[in-house]
Amino acid sequence: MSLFSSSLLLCLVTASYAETVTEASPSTCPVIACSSPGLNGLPGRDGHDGAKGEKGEPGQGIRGLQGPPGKVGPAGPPGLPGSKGAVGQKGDCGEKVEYDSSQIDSEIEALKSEVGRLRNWLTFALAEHVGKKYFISSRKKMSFDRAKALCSQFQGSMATPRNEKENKAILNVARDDAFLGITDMEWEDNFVDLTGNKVDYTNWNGGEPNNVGGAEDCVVLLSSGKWNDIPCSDSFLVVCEFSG
Ligand code: MFB
Ligand code: CA
Repeated sequence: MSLFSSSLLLCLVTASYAETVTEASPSTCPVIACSSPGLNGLPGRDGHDGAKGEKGEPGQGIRGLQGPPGKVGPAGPPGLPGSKGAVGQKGDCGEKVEYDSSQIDSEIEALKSEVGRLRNWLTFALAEHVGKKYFISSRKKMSFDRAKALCSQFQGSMATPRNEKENKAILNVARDDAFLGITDMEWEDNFVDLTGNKVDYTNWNGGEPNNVGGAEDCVVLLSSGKWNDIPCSDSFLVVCEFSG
């Protein structure tokens, strides 16, 4: 409804009210008449800020001059490693130093003789040797697999005689039934050493190998010095061989 219509309406209502009052009480006769609207009142108090308007279109004025550089920012994270540089020039030859090695040479000789002495004591007390092979027993009895692991643990291998002299040396160390490093577990009746090479020298007892029960794939050196094929799960003395 427009402002004029509202004002007219207000006048009509007021006029009808006045008629009512005039008719009812002739003594009181407020004169209410419509006339031209009054003067504008004083300006009202400022209203609340309105909602933020839509962003205006960019101004058409001349773009401002560039401001001064900002403050130096915080240091950035370290950069990635640079690419590998070119190979440098060959350096000069080092100066030739006359080195007196006499002291270290004598120390090496002393160590060699100490090792030799220790070896002699061990051989005297515990071992038999043939050429550069040393045979030593741990004096313990165990299965074939554990005996193989024990010799390996001490950088040796199970005693494997390649001739009568070595067979006798192993017997002298063992002085009891002892495992040899020989089996036919890969191929029945094809006896090989622990590296899989066929053995040329054998010293079987009479009637051996007989693979009793089809379960005799390992070899024991009897106190007679003869060999018998027996089950690998049996326990016999361990004799290891070490290269001198
Ligand atoms: C057999 C031998 C077999 C067993 C058995 C007790 O010799 O061949 O390996 O040791 O004795 C008779
Ligand atoms: Ca047998």
